[in-house]
Amino acid sequence: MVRTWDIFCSVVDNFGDIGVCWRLARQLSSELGQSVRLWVDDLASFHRLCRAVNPARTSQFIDAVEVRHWYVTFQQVEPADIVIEGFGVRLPAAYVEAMAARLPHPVWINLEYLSAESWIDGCHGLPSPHPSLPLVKYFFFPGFTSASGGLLMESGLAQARETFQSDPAAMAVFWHALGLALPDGGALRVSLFCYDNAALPALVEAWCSDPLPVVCIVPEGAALAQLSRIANQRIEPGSCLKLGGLTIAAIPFLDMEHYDRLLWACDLNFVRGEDSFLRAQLAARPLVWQAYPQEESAHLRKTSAFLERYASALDSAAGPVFCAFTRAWNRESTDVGRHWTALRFHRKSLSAHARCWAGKLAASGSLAIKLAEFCEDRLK
Ligand code: TRH
Repeated sequence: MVRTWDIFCSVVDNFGDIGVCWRLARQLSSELGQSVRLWVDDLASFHRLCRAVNPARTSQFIDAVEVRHWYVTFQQVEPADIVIEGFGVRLPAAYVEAMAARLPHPVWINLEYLSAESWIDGCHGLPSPHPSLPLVKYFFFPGFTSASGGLLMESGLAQARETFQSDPAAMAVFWHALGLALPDGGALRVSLFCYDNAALPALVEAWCSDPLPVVCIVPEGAALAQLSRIANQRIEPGSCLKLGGLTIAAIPFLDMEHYDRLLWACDLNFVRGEDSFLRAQLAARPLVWQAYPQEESAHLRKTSAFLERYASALDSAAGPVFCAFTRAWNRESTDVGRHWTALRFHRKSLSAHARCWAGKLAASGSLAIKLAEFCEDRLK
């Protein structure tokens, strides 16, 4: 059944929130035929992920999704059948009142952050009645188990990735379009997307002195700024810098489709936050994840929960090395330098495991489908 949806996204900082909300909106519209309106408070950030977005327009259609600029002063509209608040964003008060006045009341969902922690299964789908209005909000937790809200995965993604990864000519075209010579067949191709990380200088040092050449491809952003500080010179997007055995290839910030291709094309991807973290898993290539740093080391618990799931099927030699490296990266410890050689020594097992893991992700279910079914059950 075609339902109307309002998805509210506040960009706050970084790109993960809009990355997730946009993927969800697009999939609900293009694959499930739903009528979706996406409210975004920062169209300039959205434009960086999706070039079709015109930041100057208050209303526009992209891939059949109605994108609306969400201003501080909200121009009242009729609420949709289903209302999604992305990551606990506060909805406009007048809109919530209109939800309470509308019959039947809309299904109201708080879409939470992805986590591998086991407690989310028990909280997924729980209702929270509004303190004063006749409305109920449900918590929807993305996750890695069938009891969770599942994962954002477009249908046809694995096929598109397979086609690309098994086509050296397509890969060559991609590198060329990035303005990079095809990285030397023997070199390890690593993409780097991370927060400012005190462990990066030690990693760069390990890469520089590694007998195996490393090509580090870095989209413009925090990682490139930090590399510039480490190299003591400004590294502009479009330029390459050689430091011993390491080549730093700086590239512009890519749109989502090209960023996916970068993840598919590299041998190892450093990713962060939530959305690139999942896309790297779906790329079926080894990854090193930096969780979004949080107070009281909550991000270290999240990292451990993911490692428990991800590394349990790695062989007994590669597993501990992978966990030690990822933990050191998240603790921002210079131990990453020490662990690097062991990590890349196990790259064959890590690559085989990454393929296997990507294949298993479908078992947690498609988030868009699960969400649509969850809401439909409550609208009946
Ligand atoms: O940008 P992030 O750090 O977002 C974070 C997380 O979502 C975190 O959970 C949240 O609490 C915090 O923001 C506020 O990392 P993330 O989630 O990986 O989002 C990055 C998005 O940017 C993702 O959709 C991939 C996309 N991207 C591109 O499209 N092109 C690029 O070149 C790069 C590097 C990323």
